Amino acid sequence: MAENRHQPLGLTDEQVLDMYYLMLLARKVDERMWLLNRAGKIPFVISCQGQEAAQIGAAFAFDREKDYACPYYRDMGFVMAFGMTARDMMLSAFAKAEDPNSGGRQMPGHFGSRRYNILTGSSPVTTQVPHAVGLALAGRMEGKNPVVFTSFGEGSSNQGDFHEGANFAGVHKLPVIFFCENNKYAISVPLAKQIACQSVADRAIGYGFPGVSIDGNDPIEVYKATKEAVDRARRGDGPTLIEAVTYRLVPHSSDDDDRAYRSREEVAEAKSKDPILRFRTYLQEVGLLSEEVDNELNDRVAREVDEATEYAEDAPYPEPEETLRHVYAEAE
Ligand SMILES: Cc1ncc(C[n+]2csc(CCOP(=O)(O)OP(=O)(O)O)c2C)c(N)n1
Ligand SMILES: [Mg+2]
Repeated sequence: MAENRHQPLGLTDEQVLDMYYLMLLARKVDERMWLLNRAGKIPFVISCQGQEAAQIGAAFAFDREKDYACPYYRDMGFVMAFGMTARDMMLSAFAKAEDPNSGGRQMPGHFGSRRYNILTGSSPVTTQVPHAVGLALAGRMEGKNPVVFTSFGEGSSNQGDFHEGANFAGVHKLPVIFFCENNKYAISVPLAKQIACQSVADRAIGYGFPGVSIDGNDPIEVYKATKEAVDRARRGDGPTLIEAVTYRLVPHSSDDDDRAYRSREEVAEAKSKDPILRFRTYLQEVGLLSEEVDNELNDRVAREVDEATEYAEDAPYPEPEETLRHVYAEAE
């Protein structure tokens, strides 16, 4: 028996199995999207593959009724842990009218849902960071005090938006969790050519709040660091920067060919340490995941992905006139 690392953190057996299920679901939806893209059925994919542990471990640390999220395009695992479904993801990928993010108007990966407290995002990277900070300030002014999650890539931590948002949140001790998913590349640019400091987490000291660098491939470690940060924010002690070190297992997007900038050996090495396989081993070693339960979960995920694909493929497109909506204020 391996050491049980989740119970001392207050995570139940049911919760860690749910984490595993969500990691599998996000991965399988993503894999299906690549097939659909290569078959010419959907125009674009931007993947969460390799980053599921970071995203889902972090999501479990929030109060999903009260808190808010300003995620970035790779966060399919995160938004699914916040309530979105496989069907929602596929409706967005097929750009159908029922897509809850934008009615098929935004690119895939531009998540947004009033129902799940997810703020809609823009394509210029890092714009979600000052939005998250503003949201936290507004929440304080309203006396509701939600904790706000915002995520971004390590490349995006070089944008002015990150520094401006972090500075403002530090000065005003706002309850923001800055969550950097360091997957070692910004499209073709490797980490060493992006930043000269040791780690992205080191940047927090300049803004007067803690920064931690953690293993982003272990959902329990991610949960622990994020929960500490959320508790700190709820106490009124201000923001935290978390750098979850991980790896993007597939090309940047369906329009990228990563053979141009990284070796197959490097990718194979990362795949051999796939966070999903690692978490499965943990769950087996603590006696929670028999082969039978694992098969059941995999079957359930496969059914959900099939159902979501069929539903979204058959769903109607928006009416052309819909394009003109949500641009100017409309009379009731
Ligand atoms: C302001 C801005 N500059 C450039 C781009 C084009 N672009 C999209 S994703 C990306 C790389 C971002 O890398 P990183 O922040 O590490 O996130 P990752 O995709 O690796 O998760 C770039 C340069 C953009 N969308 N917005
Ligand atoms: Mg990156």
